[in-house]
Amino acid sequence: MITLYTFASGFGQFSYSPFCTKAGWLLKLSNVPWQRQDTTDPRKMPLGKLPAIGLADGTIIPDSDNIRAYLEKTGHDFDAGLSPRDRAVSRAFIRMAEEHIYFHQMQDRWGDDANWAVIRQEYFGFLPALIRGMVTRKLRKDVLGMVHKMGLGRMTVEQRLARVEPDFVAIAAQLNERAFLFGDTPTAADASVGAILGGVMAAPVPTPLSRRVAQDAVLSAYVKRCAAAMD
Ligand SMILES: N[C@@H](CCC(=O)N[C@@H](CS)C(=O)NCC(=O)O)C(=O)O
Repeated sequence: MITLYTFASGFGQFSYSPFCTKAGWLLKLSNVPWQRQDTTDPRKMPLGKLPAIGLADGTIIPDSDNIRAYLEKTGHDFDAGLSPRDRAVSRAFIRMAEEHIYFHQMQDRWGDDANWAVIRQEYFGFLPALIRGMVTRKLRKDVLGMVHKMGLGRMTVEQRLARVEPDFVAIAAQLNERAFLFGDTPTAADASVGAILGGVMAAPVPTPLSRRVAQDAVLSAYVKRCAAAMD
């Protein structure tokens, strides 16, 4: 039995972490027996991040992309039926969601004071009150410093919305009135894009970014469809 090491569920999502949500969905799609084990400490994992999976022989495989590769190596093709060209487009959508849209969500959760107040309690409420303030201040500084170095953290909210808008337009165009990005059934791209958009929409305190997705009939219906398919 595979064990998925994941951050806990929250904000109506399989996990606070969209990458853990993605991994959970990939496991479900692959029909292998698995169980989840929630943890608050990614430092114990080989890459210091979650998700990771533990195999019966004790091997730990970190990173949602490696988890996908493992599940594919052991027999499941998430993109069965897709042409080489569609597989290439799928790869680009995954990168767009994970390496761009995700960081907008991060800036929303960690940068916006109202969201941070909720996040701090939800993510780190387990820490003893005596050290919680010190630890969370440092973590917040590190995360926001990283997004600042990327450039996103230097933008106004309006500039960030303008930067991510073409990504949302591309997702809606790719859906093209279909249920999922490549047709009637979910593929690997949906596990990434659906999880990341779901995370954006699930801001505990609505932001211009979360409203942008929630108020888009196509994108919000897609997020709900992905969540239902994962249940
Ligand atoms: N590329 C990784 C990204 C995983 C990731 O960024 N995980 C975050 C949560 S969303 C994490 O573990 N953060 C904790 C940390 O960096 O200390 C994947 O696809 O699994």
